[in-house]
Amino acid sequence: MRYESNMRRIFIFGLLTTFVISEVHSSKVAPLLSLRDGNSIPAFGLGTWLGFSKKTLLVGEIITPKEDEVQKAVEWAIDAGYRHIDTAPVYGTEEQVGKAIKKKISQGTIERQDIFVTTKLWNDKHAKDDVVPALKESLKKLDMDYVDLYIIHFPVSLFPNGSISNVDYMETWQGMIDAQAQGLTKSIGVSNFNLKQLKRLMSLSSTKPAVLQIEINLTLQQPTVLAFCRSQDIKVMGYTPFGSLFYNKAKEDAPPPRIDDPNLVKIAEKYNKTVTQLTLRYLVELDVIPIPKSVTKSRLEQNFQVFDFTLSQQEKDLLKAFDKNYRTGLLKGWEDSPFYPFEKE
Ligand SMILES: NC(=O)c1ccc[n+]([C@@H]2O[C@H](COP(=O)([O-])OP(=O)(O)OC[C@H]3O[C@@H](n4cnc5c(N)ncnc54)[C@H](OP(=O)(O)O)[C@@H]3O)[C@@H](O)[C@H]2O)c1
Ligand SMILES: *[C@@H]1O[C@@H](CO)[C@@H](O)[C@@H](O)[C@H]1NC(C)=O
Ligand SMILES: *[C@@H]1O[C@H](CO)[C@@H](O)[C@H](O)[C@H]1NC(C)=O
Ligand SMILES: *[C@@H]1O[C@H](CO)[C@@H](O)[C@H](O)[C@H]1NC(C)=O
Repeated sequence: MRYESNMRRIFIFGLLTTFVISEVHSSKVAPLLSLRDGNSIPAFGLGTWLGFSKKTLLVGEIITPKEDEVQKAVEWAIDAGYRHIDTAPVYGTEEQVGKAIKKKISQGTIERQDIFVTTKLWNDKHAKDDVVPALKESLKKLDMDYVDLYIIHFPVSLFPNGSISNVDYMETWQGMIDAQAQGLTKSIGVSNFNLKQLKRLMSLSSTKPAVLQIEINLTLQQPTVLAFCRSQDIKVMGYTPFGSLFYNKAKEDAPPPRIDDPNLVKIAEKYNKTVTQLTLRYLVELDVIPIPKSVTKSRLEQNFQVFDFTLSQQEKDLLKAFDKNYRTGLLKGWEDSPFYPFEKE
């Protein structure tokens, strides 16, 4: 009798601790969102692009990691609860992302299926038969059997020497479908497509993109694109989420806000949050998956803490008013492409 009731107590205690532990665990990672292809994607990710070395914004000026800074950042991020990492061959960070994930798997922190890895197809691999080999090259660098999401980095196609080539992204998309069919990626999507290009892709292919990755920040909120994606159940990943928030990053003529904007500071303080957390929370509430980049432990930990508060409609309206459809003049030299996605200057 005594034995039985003790056993019952132990059993109940076991149930409770399991419950408590899983609660703690689930509140520590970001919610999962369903993709239209049946897979799911964590609502928040870590960017791993280190930026340009000069203000020329040329691909040749992309900073590649000197030491293991990206590997360390990804390890810290996984410890902090991140379960979604964004990389690309052109960032030169796939190897370090792969090493960090491998280490965290070997330490028992995560299993492969717990983490969502996105990489991208570069512009000089747009011919249909180049897609699968390009992804295999990325998988080799990542040291993985598959990625969770493979996206066409830009609709613009280039030759390896950087000059414009005219491969239609519809041809590229066929290669993406092949890659998915071969199990090399769970989901496929596109990046930097404008609304017209996205609609063309949707109408010409029976396989729809699961994700669109575009620049989204306070000064470039893209409401029409977001509404279309919502209607089609395409999830939007938002890059450069901080936009022109930091003085050292913003161009002189970039519209507000900056990090010390009094209205933003006031709202952030109300929630005991920083202005950076406020802007990330706003994106989450727009159904955008932010992928802020940081290689600084305290910052990447702070950025992730945006799932424990909710903005009021009035606050969202205030943030919405910063939208100036302002984009950094990326892609210099690509304006002659028939698939150039942005407004020309
Ligand atoms: N598909 C595309 O074409 C495309 C284009 C651009 C970007 N992306 C992806 O999106 C990711 C994010 O975009 P991004 O790198 O352009 O810009 P971002 O994430 O808006 O800004 C990154 C910068 O903000 C700093 N930072 C991060 N958190 C901070 C904080 N809490 N306080 C102060 N400063 C902070 C970082 O510094 P530290 O690192 O020094 O901490 C870094 O200098 C990229 O890494 C990449 O994965 C994709
Ligand atoms: C949003 O992100 C970029 C534009 O802010 C940043 O450079 C920043 O300028 C903001 N708008 C644009 C360009 O990106
Ligand atoms: C770049 O490569 C393409 C294809 O091989 C070629 O037609 C073009 O002339 C090259 N451009 C330059 C500037 O070298
Ligand atoms: C405010 O946030 C900081 C940093 O997350 C935390 O240490 C502190 O306890 C919070 N204060 C309150 C009153 O919640």
